[in-house]
Amino acid sequence: MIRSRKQARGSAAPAFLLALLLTLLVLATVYVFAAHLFPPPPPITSIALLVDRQYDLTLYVAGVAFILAQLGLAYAVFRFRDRGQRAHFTHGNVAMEVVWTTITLVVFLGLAIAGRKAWAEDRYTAAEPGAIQIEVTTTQFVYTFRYPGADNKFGRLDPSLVSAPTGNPLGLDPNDPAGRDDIVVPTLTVPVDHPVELLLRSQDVVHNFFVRELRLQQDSVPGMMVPVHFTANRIGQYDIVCTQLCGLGHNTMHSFLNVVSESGYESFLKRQAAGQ
Ligand SMILES: [Cu+2]
Repeated sequence: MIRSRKQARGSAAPAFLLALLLTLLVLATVYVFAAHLFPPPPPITSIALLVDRQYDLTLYVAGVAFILAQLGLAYAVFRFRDRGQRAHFTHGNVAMEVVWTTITLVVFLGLAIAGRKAWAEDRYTAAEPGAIQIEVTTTQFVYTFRYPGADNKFGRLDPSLVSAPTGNPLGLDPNDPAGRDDIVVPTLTVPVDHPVELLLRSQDVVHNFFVRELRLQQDSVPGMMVPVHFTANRIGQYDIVCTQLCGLGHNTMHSFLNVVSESGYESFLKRQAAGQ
C-alpha cells in the first residue's frame, strides 16, 4: 500500500488535543469539589454527621480513582498516538484484569461496610423510648401531619371519610374518642434535642419525605406504615420536599420542618389543641 507523506508521519494534533481536554476536565472537576462551590446545608442530627463523613470518604476514594483513570487515559491517548506506525493487536493482560477487578471489589465492599453504621442507625434500630410519634400522610401534592394529642393515641381512620375540602383530609372517624384530640396540621413542628419518630403513610401514590439538613430521605408507600426517626439538634425552619415524581403537581409538593424549643413545642401543642 502506498502511503502519503502526511500519513506516514502520523497525526499528533488530535491526540494532543484530546489528552489536553481530558486533563482540563479533571482539573475543572477537582476545582468544583475542592472549592466547595455547592456546599450542602449544615447537618442537624448526629446521624447526619455520620452520613456526611461517609459521603466525604466515598467522594475521596471515587475522586482519586477518577483522577488516576482520566489522567491515565490522557497519557495513553498521547503516548500511543498515531506516528504512522503499524497497529498491533493485543490480547489484554489477565493478571492486570484480576488486579483491578479485585481492587474495585475491595473498595466497593469496604465503603459499603464502612457506611453501614450511618445507614443502619436510621433503619434497623428502633426509635428511642420516649420518642414523640407523629404520623406523616402524603397525598398529591400535600403533606399532612397528625399528632396523637393529650391521650397519646391516634384515633381511627376511615378511608371512606377522607375529604380534604370539608377539613378531614385523613378521614378521622368522629365516633372514635381517641381521635377527638388528634391534631392535624400542614407543617411539622418538633422540639429540639428530643427523639422523634415519624410514621410515613401515603393516600395515593409513592411520595417521599426528604429534609436535606436531616440527611434523611424516605419513600412513603400506599398500604405501608414506614417508621423513621431522628433527633434534631438545631432550632430553625427547614424545607421538606417530595423527591418522587408523583404527578403533575410534584414540584409544588413542599412543607416545613420547624425545630423549636421545648417550651415552644408545648405552646404549639396547646395552641393547636385549642384550635382543633
Ligand atoms: Cu409527592
